[in-house]
This record gives sequence, C-alpha cells and structure tokens, in this order.
Amino acid sequence: MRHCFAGTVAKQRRKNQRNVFIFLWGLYFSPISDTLEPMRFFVCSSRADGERLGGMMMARPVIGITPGFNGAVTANMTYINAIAAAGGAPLILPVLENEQAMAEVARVCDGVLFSGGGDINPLRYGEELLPGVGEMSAPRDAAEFLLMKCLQQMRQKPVLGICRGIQVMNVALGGTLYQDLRAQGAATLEHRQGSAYERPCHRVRVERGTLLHQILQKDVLEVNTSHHQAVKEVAPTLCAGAFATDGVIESVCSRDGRFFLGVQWHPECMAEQDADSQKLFRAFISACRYEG
Ligand SMILES: [Mn+2]
Repeated sequence: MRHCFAGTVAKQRRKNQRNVFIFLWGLYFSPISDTLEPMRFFVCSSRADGERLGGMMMARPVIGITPGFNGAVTANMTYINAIAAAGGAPLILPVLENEQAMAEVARVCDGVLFSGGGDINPLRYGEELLPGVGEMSAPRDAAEFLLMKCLQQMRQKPVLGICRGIQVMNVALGGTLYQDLRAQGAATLEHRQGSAYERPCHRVRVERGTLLHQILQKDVLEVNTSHHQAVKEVAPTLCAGAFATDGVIESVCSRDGRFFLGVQWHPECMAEQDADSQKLFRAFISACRYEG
C-alpha cells in the first residue's frame, strides 16, 4: 500500500491503567481514489490484561440515504452495501416534514444520496397528471424536497442522485421531467429492462468536461436502466452530462463544479462487479470527506 503521512502525533500515558495510547492524525495516499485521504491510526498497548491492540481507522464520511416510504421507511440493501464498500458510513434518513428537524439531519450528513423510487407529483414542476404517470408518495416528495432545500441553504454538501434522485435534483432546482417517456414519445429505446439490474442494457454517451467524465474518463458507458421518466428541461444551474443513444438525458451535474451529480441508471446494482460504478461511489465518498 502506497502511503505517506503528514500529520501530528499525540501520545497519552495513563499510568494508573498501565495503558499507552498513541494516536496519529494525518493523511495517506489512497490507492483506491488516487487522492490524499484523512486517516486516524491508533495503537493501544500494555493493557492491564496484557492484550495488545492496534489498528487503523480511516475517517468514514456519513452518507445519508433517502428512503422509500410505504407507511414505513424502506431502504434497498444495494445502496447501503455500495456506500459501505466505497468507504462511507451509510445512514438511512427519516421521512420528515419538520424543517428544523430536517436541517439538523442534513447537518449530520457529510453527503446525501437521493435514492430511486416512484414518481414525483408533476405539480412540483408545473404540470398536471398526464397518461402514464406512476405511483407517487406525498410524504416522500415533501421530505426529499425539504431536505434538498436544507442542503441548498447550508454550505453545499455533495449530493449523488440515482434514478428518482436525479429527477428530484432537477425538479428542486427548477427543471422539468417527462412524466412517461413512451406516452410522450420521448424515447425509442426501452428504458425498463425489468430484471438482472447488475447487468448493463444500453449505452450512454458522456459529455467531456463534466464531472462524470472527469471521474470515469470515458466517452461511452454501458448502464442498466429501470425508469419510465427522465429529465426534460434541465434546471438552469445544472447541465446534462450523459445521453442515451435515443437522446434521453441520463445524467446531470452542477455547472459550478461541486459534487452535485445525478444519474438515471442504477450504479448501486452494478457496483459489486462493475469498475465504473465502484469509481463513481468512491469519487462521491471522497468528495464527502473533503466538502461534507
Ligand atoms: Mn435509461
């Protein structure tokens, strides 16, 4: 493992317990993300019972995950596993309409993942229900748009939006959606592959100069697909970062360069075996360590 240290060393002796604690705070060069990462190294020796302990703890940023809602909050394990595997500490968030409470929840998080799910009420982007719109959840809409408002008001924390998540990001910042790609004649590809979400089903072209391209260094990606809606008009402060072969917008990101990235596919379902999906989550976690 390549690492270099640049930090301080603190020693603490507790004679009465005959313990010695050594803490090292510093940075190390992560072979995972190719960046300097904060770390804590601790040694605890000469314990009264003679056992020697030692270990290294990398600081894990807390990543809030917005849940589904069916009266109880629900969370797909794929999100939890992908965040944990990439070095984050996943935390399932509440469905909540109290602004002060949600602001505190947002403060606790170093970054937030807006997860996949049902449709957003079209009134939120100035439209009424059209044929083909799917199931909606008023409590989930309320909680996620409130959380987005809290995140916008605070110092800006990294956000990753997945499927419904990219749609929440776009609508919250003033963009619109196709309520149903097929009914509105907006897609020629089938964007609901129906099963085996660990496998890709269509390609996306990644725009150069976007955050997604910076992370993956690829012009074309193969992605899975499980959506019937998509971004229509991109919010003024966002830009489209990737397109399916039929022109459907598959990614948006912030124009100001901060980590505010949405993808229409499900990288969390591919993350176990797909290097690009792993890179995406690692880049998100890395941003949360520094900016969150
Ligand atoms: Mn798609």
